[in-house]
Amino acid sequence: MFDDEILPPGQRLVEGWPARHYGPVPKFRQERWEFRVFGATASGDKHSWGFEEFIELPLVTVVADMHCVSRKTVPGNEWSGVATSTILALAPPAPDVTHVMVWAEYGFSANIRLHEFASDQTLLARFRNGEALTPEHGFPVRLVVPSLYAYKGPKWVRGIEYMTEDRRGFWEERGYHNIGEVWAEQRYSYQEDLGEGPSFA
Ligand SMILES: Nc1nc2c(c(=O)[nH]1)N[C@H]1C(S)=C(S)[C@@H](COP(=O)(O)O)O[C@H]1N2
Ligand SMILES: [Mo]
Repeated sequence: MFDDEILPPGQRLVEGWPARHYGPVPKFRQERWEFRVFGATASGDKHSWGFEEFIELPLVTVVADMHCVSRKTVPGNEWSGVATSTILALAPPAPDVTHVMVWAEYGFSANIRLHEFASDQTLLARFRNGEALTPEHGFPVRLVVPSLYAYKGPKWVRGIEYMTEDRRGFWEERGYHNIGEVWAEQRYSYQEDLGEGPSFA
């Protein structure tokens, strides 16, 4: 069905939907779960949504391929979830925010430029192809940024930190490209040009 699809450079199609992540699958505990927005918010206040509140937020749908930096592509995913523009409207960033850190369970993180986070293709996905995410695929919510390699899309997201300067996330500290654009094939940090990432601490 997707055989005639043009894939980004260096990618190949994978069948099915293998799970891929570092560490164990976190246990979901509804009463302890909250989605937080913190860091440089416009008001200076933190925002948080409990699970019941979060699932009341309106849904959007985006169809996108998912590209793992290890070259496997899962094509044609229909993601539904909360538009990041909804979060940005309800919990606006301060004017000098340039990047966000997306935080997940167990301290996993990914840094993303604000304009990519704010894209109308970016969402906090709760469903794939009409079904709720399974635990190993990120239940209850994962970030999807179609233009970036999937390490920029944390599963089990718990919060967004607004940042006024760039900082590397989990995989970005471990040799993966700070920006990670799929069509530019920005896989590894050694490919970074000056200005594409903060220096390593
Ligand atoms: N929390 C967390 N999210 C993560 C990862 C991870 O290690 N931890 N790995 C990323 C990578 S590298 C990929 S390719 C995708 C895989 O998503 P999947 O398991 O649903 O196929 O999850 C991304 N999100
Ligand atoms: Mo990946």
